[in-house]
Amino acid sequence: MKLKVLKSDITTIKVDVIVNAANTSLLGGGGVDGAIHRKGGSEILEACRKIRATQGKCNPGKAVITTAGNLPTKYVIHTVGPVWNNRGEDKESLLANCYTNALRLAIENDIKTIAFPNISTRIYKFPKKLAAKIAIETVRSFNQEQIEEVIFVCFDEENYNLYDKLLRI
Ligand code: AR6
Repeated sequence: MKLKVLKSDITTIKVDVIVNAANTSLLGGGGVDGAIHRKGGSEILEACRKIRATQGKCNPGKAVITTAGNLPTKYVIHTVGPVWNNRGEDKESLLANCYTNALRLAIENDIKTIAFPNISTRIYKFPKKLAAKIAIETVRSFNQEQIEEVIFVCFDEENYNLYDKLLRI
């Protein structure tokens, strides 16, 4: 499993699956979630509505998979990151669960290449350095042969520099 970092818009990346930093409603929002739904189109929202109808909302740390609509990928995995300012939750474990559960879903769907955004690090205010450390450690310890490449797609310079540095260690 190769890990790499890119500074880019995740909706332009050609991998088997991109991961969305969604909210518990699964019905869209701002940030990367908004970008994915705008570019992917109504097919993604329709698929999310069906999941909502069968399983209800998606709790933090969990993940679900849908079509990618008009995006240049096969699927989108929607995961819900922890809100940093929520009290009484183990936010570090919840963030690690996002990465692990997305990778598990990827394995179940025969996915070889996957791209992650920096889950929880903007609207949900998770500290970027700690989030990068958790993301990289979790993916490294998952280390499954079936997945050939994991790309961390950073939208801002600060996250890019953090990942670039941590991935060299
Ligand atoms: N490509 C890659 N990364 C992006 C893009 C993009 N097109 N757009 C933003 N980012 P955020 P959260 C980065 O706020 O903190 C939504 O409303 C961004 O710079 O999208 O998990 C959901 O519906 C940051 O590093 O997600 C939830 O309500 C990272 O993606 C809530 O936001 C995550 O930022 C989730 O908040």
